[in-house]
Amino acid sequence: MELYNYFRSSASYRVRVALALKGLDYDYIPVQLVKGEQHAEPFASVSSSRLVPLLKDGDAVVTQSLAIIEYLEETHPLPPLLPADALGRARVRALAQDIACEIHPLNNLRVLRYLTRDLKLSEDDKNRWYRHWVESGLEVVERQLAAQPARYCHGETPTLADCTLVPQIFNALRFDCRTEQLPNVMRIYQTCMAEDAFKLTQPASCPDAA
Ligand SMILES: N[C@@H](CCC(=O)N[C@@H](CS)C(=O)NCC(=O)O)C(=O)O
Repeated sequence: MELYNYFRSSASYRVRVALALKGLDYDYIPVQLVKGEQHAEPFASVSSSRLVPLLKDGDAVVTQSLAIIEYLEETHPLPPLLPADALGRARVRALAQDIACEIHPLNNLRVLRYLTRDLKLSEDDKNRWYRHWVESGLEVVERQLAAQPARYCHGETPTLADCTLVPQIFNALRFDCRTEQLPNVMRIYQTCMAEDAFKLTQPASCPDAA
């Protein structure tokens, strides 16, 4: 398998963690987003969205980080990243989507660039935008984790929800977001970061890290 990704991309980091948790080997293909490589060849002809991550498995192309992780889950079921029960699976997917669908799209590189380049917002205003959506979005996650506390987001082993949470915290810390109102989120983040699957795939450990 080949993973087209970028060290600082949190959506890419989700997939790197899932691959590591499942012990799967892959070729790391860097796509330098800040240099615009997502819009150039060879990536442009593989990717219709021009977004990373993108997984190639043989001739097949899989996009969207959560769909990639679900694909890995179905093709390599062990260790499972989704609970055995339907309600548990729904909760884990909802937690992942609270981050991947409600927070991340508002703070993507192209959105932040549109704010500053097209709408002429200042760096300060852009950062306020960023922090607002991350902090309020993570408070939603915190309330859910507080309602059903466990070692990880759901239960005693990492799931799709942890694969999604940890990269978002990396971004939150990078942009100086407030985290003191997130005790369960930060406890789970620390628990995950003590594990190789999260630690060895973090942005600073990637081959393309600046
Ligand atoms: N929903 C997509 C999001 C993908 C995405 O937004 N990727 C970002 C990096 S985290 C990207 O490639 N940005 C390139 C750009 O904004 O030009 C997923 O989960 O895979």
